[in-house]
Amino acid sequence: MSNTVRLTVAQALVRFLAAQHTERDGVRHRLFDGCFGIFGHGNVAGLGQALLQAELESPGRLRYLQARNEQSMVHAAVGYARMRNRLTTLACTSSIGPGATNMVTGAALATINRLPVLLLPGDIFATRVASPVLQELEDPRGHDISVNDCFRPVSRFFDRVNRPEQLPSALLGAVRVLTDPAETGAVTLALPQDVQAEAYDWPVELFAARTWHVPRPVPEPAALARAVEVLRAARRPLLVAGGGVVYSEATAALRAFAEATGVPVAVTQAGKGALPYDHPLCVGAVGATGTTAANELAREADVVLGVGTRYSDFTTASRSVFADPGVRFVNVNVAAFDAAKQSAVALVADARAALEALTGALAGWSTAPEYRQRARRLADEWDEVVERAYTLGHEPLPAQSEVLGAVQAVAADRDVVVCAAGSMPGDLHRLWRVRDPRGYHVEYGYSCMGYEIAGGLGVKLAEPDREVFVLVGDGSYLMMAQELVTAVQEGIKLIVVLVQNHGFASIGALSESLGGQRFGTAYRYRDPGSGRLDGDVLPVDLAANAESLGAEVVRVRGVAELRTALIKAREAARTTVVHVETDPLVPGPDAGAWWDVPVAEVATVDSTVAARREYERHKRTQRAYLRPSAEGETA
Ligand SMILES: Cc1ncc(C[n+]2csc(CCOP(=O)(O)OP(=O)(O)O)c2C)c(N)n1
Ligand SMILES: [Mg+2]
Repeated sequence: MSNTVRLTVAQALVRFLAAQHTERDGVRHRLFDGCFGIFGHGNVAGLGQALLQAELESPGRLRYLQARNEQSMVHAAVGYARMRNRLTTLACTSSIGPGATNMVTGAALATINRLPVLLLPGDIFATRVASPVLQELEDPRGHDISVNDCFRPVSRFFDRVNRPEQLPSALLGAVRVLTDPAETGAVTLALPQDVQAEAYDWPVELFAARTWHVPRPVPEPAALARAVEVLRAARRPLLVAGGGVVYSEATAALRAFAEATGVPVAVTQAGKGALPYDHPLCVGAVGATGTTAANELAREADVVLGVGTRYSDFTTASRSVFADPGVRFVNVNVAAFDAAKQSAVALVADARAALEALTGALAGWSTAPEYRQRARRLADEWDEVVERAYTLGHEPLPAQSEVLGAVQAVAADRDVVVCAAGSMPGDLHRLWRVRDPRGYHVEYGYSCMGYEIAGGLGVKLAEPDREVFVLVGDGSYLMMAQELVTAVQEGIKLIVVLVQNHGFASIGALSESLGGQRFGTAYRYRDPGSGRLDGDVLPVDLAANAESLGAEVVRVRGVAELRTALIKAREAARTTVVHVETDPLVPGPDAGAWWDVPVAEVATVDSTVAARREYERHKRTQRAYLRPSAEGETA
C-alpha cells in the first residue's frame, strides 16, 4: 500500500514531532527544536533507536541532546520554551522508573510556570509478559498502575500509548495542549518499552507538515465594556504585569496603554522586563519582594489591572498588599482560570489584543498628572535605594547586593540573568534594572533549587547570541550543577556566578523572622560539644568542583576582582564559573511587605512565641478580595 509507511511507534513519533510547527502573527516556527534524552532499558531500543535513525537519515530532523539528569533536561527545555515565548520547545525522553520520576519535578515546574514541554517517559511492558521488569512498581490494587501515574497531576495532558493505534490521537492531543496558550504546561506521553519498538503501517498523512495557529483571542465586547466602566471610574489604578505580557509579545502594547492612560505599571517575577525599569511609568516589583514604590501604590490602589498574572502569594504579599477596602480587580488573562481570580472583572483574552482594545476604549481618559508624578517620584526614590545597595562597600566579605551590582555593571541590555531559588530572586526582583523583555529570567513559579544552571543552558540554546549570566547559590549548586558538563560538551557558553555563603541565607533569614533561630539552614560541622550543627564551616571547595566538571573557573575576593572576572568571562568563548564568597547576614533592601508563613501557635521557645504575636498582627491585614468587581444586581 502506498498510502501507509511501516515504522516503529518511536520512529513514527520522531517523524511526527519533526513535522509540527507553530504560527503567530504570520511567523512560522518549528515546535520541537530537539530532544533531550538519557537512555536506559525503557527507551534505548525504542526512542533511542529512532533518534539514531533520524540522525543518520536526516540530521536536523530532530537533533538529540544529552544531559546528566532527567530533571535538569526538563529545566533546560523550560528555559528554552520561555526564551522562545512558548512557540518552540524541546522534547525529553527518559527510561522507565527513576529516569521517569526524575522528570516529575520538571513537569510540575513547567506546568506551574505555564510553559510547554513534551515529556516522553518510558513505561513498563504493555504486554506484561516479563513483569515485573527492572524498576517496575508493583501495585496490588491493579496491574495498570506505574510510577508514571505520578505525572498526571503535574501534566496538562497525559496519555499512555498501550497500542500503536493510539499514537495518532495521543500525539494530536499532546500538541494541541502544548500550543494552546491557556492550557499549556507539561505534556506527558508514557511509552511502554515494548510498544516503542513495535512496527505499524501508519497513514502517511500523520507525518504531513502541520501548523498549529497560536491564537490571540479578543475580549468579548460586553466584558470589555465592564472593564472600561471600572477603569474609567478609577482614581488610583495600578497595572500588574505578569509573564503573560512577555509570552504574548505584548510589551509594546503595554507601553502604549500606559502612556495613553497614565496608569503606573508594577511587575511580577515573570513579568519583570514587560516595561524597561526606567520608563516613567514603571514602578518595579510588586508584592512580598516588591519595591517601596510599587507597594505603596498597591496599598492605595482603587483598581488593580492584572495582565497575564496568576497572582501568586508573592505578587499579592499573601493578599495583603492591595489594601484599599474597596479595591476592585480587572484581570486580562488568556486562561479563564486566572482571569477570574480576586473576584475580578474577567477579560479572557490575549494580553496584546486586550491591551490594544482597552487603549482604544479608554481614549480620552487618563490618571491625574499629580498621580503620575507621585508614581515617578516613588520610583526614583527606590532607584536611590538600589544604587546604595549596589555599592554598600561591606567588609570583609561583600553583601550579595554588591555582587548583583557588579553583574549589572557588566551585563549589556540584551544579556539574560537566570536565577530560581534562594535569596537572590527576591533581591533581583527588587533591584535588577531590566531593559529587555527577555533579559530577566527568574523561575519563581516553582522556585526550584537546581533550575539555575540547567535552565540557563536552555536559555543559551534558545538564544545563542545573548550572554547568559546564571546566578546560583551554594545550596542550589549542590543540588544540580552537573549540566556544566553538558555546557562544556556542546560548547554552550554560560557565565555562572556562584555565590558561596555556606548554606541557606534565604531560609535562614526567614527562619529567624519566624522565631526559628536559623535552625538547620547553615552548612556547618556537627559540634562534638553541643551535638548540634553549629561547628565550623565545611571545607567544601565548589570552585574546584566546577573545575572538575570542565568549566573555566575564577575565584575572586571582593567586588573589584569580581567585576574584572566578569568582564573577562563575558569576552571568553567558554563557560566560566566565577566563585565569590558573600556575607549571608546582610539582607537586601526591603519594602517591608508580608509573606504568609504560619508560625507555631504554641511553643516553648521564646523566639517562636514572639514571632507568633507578630504573625497574628500581619494575619489581620490579610484580605479575601471577595467584593464583586463589577456592579451586580441588588439582591
Ligand atoms: C528543590 C528545592 N528544595 C527546597 C527549597 C526550599 N528553599 C528555598 S531557598 C533554599 C536555600 C537556597 O540556598 P542557596 O542556593 O545557597 O541560596 P541562599 O539562600 O544562600 O541565597 C531552600 C532550601 C526549594 N526552593 N527548592
Ligand atoms: Mg547559600
